Amino acid sequence: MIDPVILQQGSDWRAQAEVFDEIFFVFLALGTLVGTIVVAYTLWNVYKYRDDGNRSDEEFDAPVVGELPTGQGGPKAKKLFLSFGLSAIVVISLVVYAYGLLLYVEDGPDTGDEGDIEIMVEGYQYGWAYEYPNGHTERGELIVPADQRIDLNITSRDVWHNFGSSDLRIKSDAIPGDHSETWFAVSSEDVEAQGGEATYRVECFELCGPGHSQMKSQITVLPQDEWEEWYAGTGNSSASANVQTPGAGVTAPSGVSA
Ligand SMILES: [Cu+2]
Repeated sequence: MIDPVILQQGSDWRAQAEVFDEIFFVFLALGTLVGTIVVAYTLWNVYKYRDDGNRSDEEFDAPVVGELPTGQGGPKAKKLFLSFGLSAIVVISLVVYAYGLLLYVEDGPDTGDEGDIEIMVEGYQYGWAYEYPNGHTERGELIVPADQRIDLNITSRDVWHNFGSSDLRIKSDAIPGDHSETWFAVSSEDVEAQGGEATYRVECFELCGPGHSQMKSQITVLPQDEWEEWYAGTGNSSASANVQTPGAGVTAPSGVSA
């Protein structure tokens, strides 16, 4: 099939948001183009074959219901196969193209595992807890470095939740006893554009109880060096790791001590 690597030219990888925006644009542009051609051609034929009273009934070669136009290679058959062929080319190209991008969105860029960070995400009524590879846990705010692939391993402590961030175009089930995976990456350009610290809203996308609408969280992306400094300071101090308090929807993000 299509090697996702070809999608990673230029910068090392593409954010999911970029991929989805591109798919949206391609389908919108193509849909507009095809729609314009079809409607224009239809209107042209309505005009061309209008009843102007000059054509006798015998001349008119009306289509017969239930019969394909024969034509024996004549104009009708040609038009039929031309339109069928063009449609097939467009549809098959779109399927191959979209499927290649889908594979990329699901698997993510191949970064050779170096520097990938896997974070355990646990949903609970009503909030999100994050556990880093060094055991540090954070609640309410996920702090990650820019230019790095972040793998999320998502589960739930109690009922069904759904972890998602619209801005990052990620969304994944959080189901007790099960683990689902997704990834994201934010470029340092995006972090720079947001003033040195990029933030993205996280919400629960599965109705999970009366506190569902309060089940918000935040992803904060820091420049790599700042993040490393912060991460080194986390050690095994899990001061904010007390995730037992039920009903505490939004927790104040523990400040980034850089
Ligand atoms: Cu929820």
